[in-house]
Amino acid sequence: VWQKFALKEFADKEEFQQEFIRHVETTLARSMYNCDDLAAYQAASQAIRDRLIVAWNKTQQKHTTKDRKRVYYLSLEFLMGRAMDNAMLNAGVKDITKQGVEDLGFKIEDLLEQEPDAALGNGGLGRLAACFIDSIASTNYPGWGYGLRYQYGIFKQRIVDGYQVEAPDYWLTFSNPWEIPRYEIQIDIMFYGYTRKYTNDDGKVVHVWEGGEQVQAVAYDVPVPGYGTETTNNLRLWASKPTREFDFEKFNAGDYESSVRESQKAETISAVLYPNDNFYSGKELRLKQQYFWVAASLNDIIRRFKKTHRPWKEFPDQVAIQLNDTHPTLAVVELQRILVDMEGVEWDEAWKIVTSTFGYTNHTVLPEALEKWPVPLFQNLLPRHMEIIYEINLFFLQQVEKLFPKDRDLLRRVSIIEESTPQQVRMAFLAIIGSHKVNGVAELHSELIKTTIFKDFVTVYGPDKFMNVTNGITPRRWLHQANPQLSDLIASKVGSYDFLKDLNLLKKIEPFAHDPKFQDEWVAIKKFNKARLAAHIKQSNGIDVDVNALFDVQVKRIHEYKRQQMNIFGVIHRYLSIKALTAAQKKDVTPRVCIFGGKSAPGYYMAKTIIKLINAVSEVVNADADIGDLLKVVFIADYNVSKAEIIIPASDISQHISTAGTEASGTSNMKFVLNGGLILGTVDGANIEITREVGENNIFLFGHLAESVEDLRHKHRFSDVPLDPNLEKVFEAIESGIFGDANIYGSLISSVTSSDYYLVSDDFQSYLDAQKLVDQDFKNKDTWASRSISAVANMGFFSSDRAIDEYAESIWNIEPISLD
Ligand code: 26M
Repeated sequence: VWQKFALKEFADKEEFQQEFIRHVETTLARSMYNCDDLAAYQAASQAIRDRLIVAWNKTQQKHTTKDRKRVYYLSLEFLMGRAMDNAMLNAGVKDITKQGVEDLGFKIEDLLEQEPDAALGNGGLGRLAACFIDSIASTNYPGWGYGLRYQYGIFKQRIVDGYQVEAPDYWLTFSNPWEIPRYEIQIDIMFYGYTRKYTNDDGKVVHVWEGGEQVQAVAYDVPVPGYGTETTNNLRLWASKPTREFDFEKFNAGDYESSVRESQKAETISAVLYPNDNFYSGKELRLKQQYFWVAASLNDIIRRFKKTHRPWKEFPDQVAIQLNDTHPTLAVVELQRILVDMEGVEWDEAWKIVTSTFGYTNHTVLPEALEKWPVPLFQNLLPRHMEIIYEINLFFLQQVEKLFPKDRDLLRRVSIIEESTPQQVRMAFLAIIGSHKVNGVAELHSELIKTTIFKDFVTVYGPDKFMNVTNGITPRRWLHQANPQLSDLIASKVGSYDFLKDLNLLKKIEPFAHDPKFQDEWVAIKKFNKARLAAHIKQSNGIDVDVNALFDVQVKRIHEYKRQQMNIFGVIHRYLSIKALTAAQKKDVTPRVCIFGGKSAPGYYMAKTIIKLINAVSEVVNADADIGDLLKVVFIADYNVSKAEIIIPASDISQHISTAGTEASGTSNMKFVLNGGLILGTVDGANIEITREVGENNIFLFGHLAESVEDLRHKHRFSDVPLDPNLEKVFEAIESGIFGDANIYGSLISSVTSSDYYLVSDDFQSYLDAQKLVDQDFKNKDTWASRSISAVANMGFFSSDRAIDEYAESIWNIEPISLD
C-alpha cells in the first residue's frame, strides 16, 4: 500500500513541515512569525501541490508511452468547490498535514476555510463534471477534462431585504495554488471573417476561412488526483488573451487606446460564467465562449494525436470525446472542418471519424433550455462552420429521405435548421447526428428523451443509439470529506475504507440497522452534524434552531420546475395549522426546521419572487411567539459546494419535489441519502432508482406520475380546475398581507391559479399527506434510525465510479491503466 502511492505522500510529518516552511519563506516570501491562516493555507497547498505534480508527471508519461485510448470530457462547467481537503485525502497525506500544521500552531479547519470555492458552474451539470473527473482518476482511466478558466465563477448571493442581490465572484484575488499556468501552450482562435473556395493543383475544391478577429487561448492545468491511486489526471482550463501581433500593429500605429480596447475585448471571452441553469439565452458572447473553448481543446487533442504518427482513420481508436450537454456541440463541426479543410481528408471518411469520436449526454427535456442559435448570428461569427452545418444537414436529410421517402414533415422535424424567422440551428439535433451514442442521465429521463424531444431520431437511427447512464456522485467528497464521522463509523463495520472505492461494500452495514448500539452511534453523528449546521445558521442568519427538531432541507437552484414555491406554500400551511392548535394539541406537533438555499438566475423574476417569499415567511414565523421551536424557517444565502458539505450531512429529510418528468436525474438526492437523510420526493429522475435500491419503505414519495402530466396540463388549459382548498387558504393568508405587501406575490399566485404548468395545486394534497407521514414517522426514533441505516447500506449503485465504468465500457471503449 505504501509503495503504491508513495509518490504523492510525504515520508513523515517532518518532511511536510520542511516543505511548508520552505514555501512560507521562499514561495510566499514571508516569515514564520508573520504567517496568518491565509499564508499557511497557501504554503500547505503548495507543499501538497508539489506532490501532485510529481504524480501528475508520472501519470502523463505513462499514459503517453502506453499510447492507449483516452477520453476527453468537454464541459463548460466544472463546479469543483474547494481542492485542499480532497487533495490531502487523495494524496494520502491528510493525517500528516493535519499534525504538521497543528504542531506549528494552526488549525487545519481554519486553513481549509481560507480557500475560495472554484465555482465554475451553475448546478447539477457542473457538479456532475467535477464528480466524473474525480472518478475517472480514481478508477485509473486515462482522461482529461477541458473547460474554461472563468475569472468570475457563479455570482455570490446576498440577501438584502429578503431579495437576492448578486455580487461578482472574484475567486482569483489571491493566487490559485491548484492551477499551473502553461504559458507555452498558446493557441490562436479565429472569429468572424469570410470564406473562400478555390480549386487546387489536384483539381480538388478547397475551402478556406479567413478570420476577422483573433484571440489566444492559454492553458491552465489543474491536477486531478485519484483516491487510493497514484493516477493524477488533468483538467485543462483555457483563458483568453489578446494575440501578440494584433496588439503590436495597433500599438505601432500609435492607436494605443484601441489597442487596449482590443486586449480587453479578447479577455472578456473567458471573463464570466453565464449564470443560467436550465435556461438558454442566445447571447453572442456565449457562442464565442463555446467556440473559443472547443477550438482550443480540439487543437490540443489533435496535436497530441499527431505525435503518434497514426493515420487519421485511427483517431477514434485513440480519442473519445464526451459532450456535456449541447454546449460543446461545435466540436463536431470543428473536427469535420479541420479534417476536410485543413487535413485534406475526404468528407465521408472525415464524417465517419467524427461520429465515431463523439458521445453526447443530454441533461434536460425543458424546452426553454434547448440551445438554438439564430442563423444570422452564427453565420457572422463562424461563417465556415455554418456552411459545414448546412452540408451535414443536407447529407443527413438525404439519408432520412432514402429511409422514409416522401415524408416531408419528418424531414422538417429532424432538420438541424428550424425554419423559423430567423432560421435557427438546433444544437441538440446536431449533437445527435454527430455522435455515435446519446445518453440520458437517469432511467426515466432516458426513456423520456426517446419518446418526446428525440422521438424522430429513434425512428431514423433505431433505438440502439440511445442509452441510459444513471448519474452518480463521488463518495470521497460526499461521504468521507463531508461526513468524516459517519465514514469512520461505517469503516468500523466494513473493516476498512474500501467502500470509498467500491461503494457496494456499504451493504455490510445493513445487518446493523436494528442494532441499538450502532443506531445510537449513527444518531449521535447526525446530531453532531445538525449542531454544526445550527452553529452556521446562528452565525449567518442569527436564528436559533433546535437540533432535536426535524431538519427539512431543500437546497438547489431556484426554479419553478423544482417547485420551491410548493415547499414554501406547504410551510405556510403548516404555520397556519399550528396557529390554530390549542396548547394541548401543540404537544403532538413534530418540531421542524425548514431550510432553504439556492441561487436564482439574475433575470429570472419568478425565482426571485420565490426567494423573497421564503425570506418573508421566515421573518414572520421565526418571530411568532405562538410558534416557538415548533417551526423555524431559514434561508441560507449563497448556497455552494462548500456549504453543501455542511448542510447535506445535517438533514433528516430533504426535498426533491420536481413536477414528474422535469428533473432529468438530480444528484443531491443521492448525496442526502448517502449521508443518512431520507427523501421526500416525487416519482421523478433518479428518485425512482433510489426507491428501487433503498426500498419503498425508506423514501416518502408523493404526487402525480410523469405519464399524467400532459393530461393534467391539458385540463388546466381547457377547463376550470378548482384550486386545492388547502392551497386556497395559503393564498388567502399571503393576500391578507401577513407576509408583507401581497402585490409582490401576485404573479407567483396567478401562475398557479391560471395555468399551473408545474401542477402545484394538483400535487398539493398528496404533498401534505406525505409531510404528515414524515411528522408521524420521525417520532419513532428507532425505526427512523434503522431506515436511515438501511438506506445508506443500499446506495452503492450511486457512486460516480459506477457511472464512469458504464461510460468507459459502452460509450468510450477505454480501459484503466494502473501505474505499477
Ligand atoms: C445554457 C445556455 C446559456 C447559458 C447556460 C446554459 C445552461 C447551463 C447549465 C443550461 C443548462 C445547464 O445545466 C443544466 C443542468 O444542470 N441540468 C441538470 O443536470 C444534472 C446532471 O445530469 C441533473 O442531475 C439535473 O436533473 C439536471 O437539471
